[in-house]
Amino acid sequence: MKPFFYTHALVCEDIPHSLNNGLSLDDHEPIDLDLARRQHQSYLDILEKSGLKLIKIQSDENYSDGVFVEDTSIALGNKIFITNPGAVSRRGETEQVRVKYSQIASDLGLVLGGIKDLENSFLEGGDCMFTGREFIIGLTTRTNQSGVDEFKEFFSEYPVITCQVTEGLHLKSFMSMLNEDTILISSSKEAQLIHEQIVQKANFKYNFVQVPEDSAANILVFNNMMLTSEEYESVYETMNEFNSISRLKTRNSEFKKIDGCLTCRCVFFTI
Ligand code: CIR
Repeated sequence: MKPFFYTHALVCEDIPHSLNNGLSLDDHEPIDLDLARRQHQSYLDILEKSGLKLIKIQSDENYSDGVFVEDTSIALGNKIFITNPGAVSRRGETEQVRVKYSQIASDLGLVLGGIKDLENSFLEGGDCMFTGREFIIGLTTRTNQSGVDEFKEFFSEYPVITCQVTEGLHLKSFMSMLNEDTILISSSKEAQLIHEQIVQKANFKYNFVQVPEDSAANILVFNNMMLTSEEYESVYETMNEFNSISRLKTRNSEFKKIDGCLTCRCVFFTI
């Protein structure tokens, strides 16, 4: 399996009107819903134009954060793991996602699994980063050790390491994979604490490329493309040296208001 190459992406078709009620770490400016809708459509267009087949779930007014599908399932190849969000208001989101994957599982040959102990095991996809050779999972307010243990059983073919993340939302609020050998990471204090843990615990050696802002370090790499947030011009420039793949920019301002990074609105898988 070639890392970072995919055939399909699970996405939410639209954003709910209730997006403004989404969880957020801090008080935020009101989200401009029209702008958010345009930003999301442009994101979907970029994925689709790259050749990915989009599998779409509907938005649901009861789940203001439902567009952040990354948190409710984790995929690798054709294996899909349905999570159990640590955020109480988000737990019900998994049902629609489970139904959608179940509908297409036999046609596409998907292998489905998920958290079984819904009372005690919590995991959100924003805390889970696949490097191409192992998983790095952040232990946060949304993800606990018991969630990680259930995940490990399902993806037993790869090593899993964990890092404590004591600030911010998710592990990937501070970093993302640039390629199999390279982690793009923020230079903030919290990010550097996580960086040290990765160096100590990882089963493989990685290069680290630093950018100044936490959100700038979350980019989407897929199918020979790299998608960065238009809000962070410096990252786009930094990426200039990784010229073997195409660079694209998209605006993420409205989702960032409620802590949504670039990776969080899709789940890639490969059949
Ligand atoms: C939340 O707090 O759950 C949402 N407002 C944002 C989730 C962002 N998820 C992600 O980046 N994986």
